[in-house]
Amino acid sequence: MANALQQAMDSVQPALQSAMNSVQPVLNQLTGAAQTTNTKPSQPIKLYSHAGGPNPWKVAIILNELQLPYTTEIMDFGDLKKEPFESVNPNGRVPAIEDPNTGLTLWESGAIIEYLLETYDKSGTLSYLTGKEKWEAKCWLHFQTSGQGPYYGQRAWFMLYHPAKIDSCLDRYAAEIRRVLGVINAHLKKNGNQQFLVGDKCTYADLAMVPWHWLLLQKPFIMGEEFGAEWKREWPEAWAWNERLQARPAVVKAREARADAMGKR
Ligand SMILES: N[C@@H](CCC(=O)N[C@@H](CS)C(=O)NCC(=O)O)C(=O)O
Repeated sequence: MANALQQAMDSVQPALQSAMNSVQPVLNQLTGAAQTTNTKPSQPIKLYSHAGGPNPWKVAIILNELQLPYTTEIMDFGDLKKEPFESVNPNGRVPAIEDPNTGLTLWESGAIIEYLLETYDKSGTLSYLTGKEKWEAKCWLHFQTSGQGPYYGQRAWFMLYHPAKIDSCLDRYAAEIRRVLGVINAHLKKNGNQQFLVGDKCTYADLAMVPWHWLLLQKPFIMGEEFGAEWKREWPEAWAWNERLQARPAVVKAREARADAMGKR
């Protein structure tokens, strides 16, 4: 009898949890209560990723940090700009996620990161819930998606894939990479050698920067094999900051998963 009851309880648990997840925010709004405890999704979130492309790994890092259940589908670039994937992301790029707990399908790494935090990090493990830091973190996330990723990405394109070596293009994007590292370095230094970009803790804004920096320090090197020495010498605060981030277990896990996906471990 007790066993049957337990089995019945176990079978309705996922549905109950899912219902609670959707009802709780509405209840909070009605009662004016701020929810400050994290809810775990009962069903795994599906992450559409790519072995080498850095952008999906930003999302993997956030999922790892929040210890959310997820599955990964490693896509080939050739399958992105056609159905069925275009129904997931009309822009035909990764990352994208499907969250069966809320029924949402989302794309663009910045939007996905904001969604994961607002939905599953109510206690602000990786973010600030109020105050100026909340908005400063958004500045850095937007800087990452519009000012870091695309410039590093263009350098990668002209360095690794473009059929002709065009020095003016290689130089322009190399200069941007150096400038971005300079911006980060100056910011950390100006704020009394602070450890992270915003406030006094690691946030999603720091973590979103991580995968593109892999491409500066690992094969395929987009700035050449020697660039690590230049980074360490010219932008030491940014170097130390990156080392702090790279040592986090969630980052190590994503880096190893990427190496596995690329067949390099
Ligand atoms: N702004 C997008 C960029 C996504 C992006 O460019 N993803 C690359 C992989 S890192 C991609 O899907 N490339 C395939 C293509 O361009 O066809 C984001 O941040 O999600």
